[in-house]
Amino acid sequence: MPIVLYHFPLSPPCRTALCTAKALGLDVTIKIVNLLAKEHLNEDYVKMNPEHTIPSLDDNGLIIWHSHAIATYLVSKYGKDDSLYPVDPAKRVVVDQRLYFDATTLFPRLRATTFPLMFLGKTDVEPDKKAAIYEALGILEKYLEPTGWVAGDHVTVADIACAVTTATLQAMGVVLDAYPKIREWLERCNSTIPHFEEANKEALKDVAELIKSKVTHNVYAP
Ligand SMILES: N[C@@H](CCC(=O)N[C@@H](CS)C(=O)NCC(=O)O)C(=O)O
Repeated sequence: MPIVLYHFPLSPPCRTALCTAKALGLDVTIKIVNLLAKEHLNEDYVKMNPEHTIPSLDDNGLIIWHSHAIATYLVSKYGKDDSLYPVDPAKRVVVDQRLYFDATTLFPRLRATTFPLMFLGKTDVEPDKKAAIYEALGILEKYLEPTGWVAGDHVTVADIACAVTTATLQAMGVVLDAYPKIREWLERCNSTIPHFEEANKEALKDVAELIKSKVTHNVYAP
């Protein structure tokens, strides 16, 4: 049975799961859960994932949610080797730490600004929330300094997760001029992670259009 990904392209965590599957060359069946139509609150979806977040993954009855858990599961189960998620505890813990950075800092700071624009009728971003995004990018810039990758000396799932979120921030209007390492790294992710650019391209355009439709100027400019 094929692996099923419950997906909505606008959602960065969904694209982290999708990009990981694509980087591994996996064939996944996509089932769209339209967040804008609140399909994630449908009874069947909530029965499957009580947190009603997207993405969720169904691997022959094993249901997983939280994109970072999905990404590490896919590499552990289907990776030809462990390079995207190293087995060595000292290397793995750095990847885990940076995945938690995306899960608990970078993505939540993005979401704290998009949710009010998309669902609460807001037309601006509060200065402290915007500052929190730029602060997180400053931390990410530091993570990239030693090797140009987020965790260790080569690409891992931590790069996939952080790059999906960061590319989405850029599409929303966040300006990366002050972060040269981040700009170089995003290009490196696009050129070296299989299918990464293609898996994000349309969605990033849609994100940009959606945000523009809610605001009168670039509310993410520093
Ligand atoms: N930590 C989760 C976050 C997922 C998340 O917050 N997804 C959003 C869409 S981007 C969502 O499902 N929102 C609907 C809800 O929370 O009910 C992950 O990485 O999968």
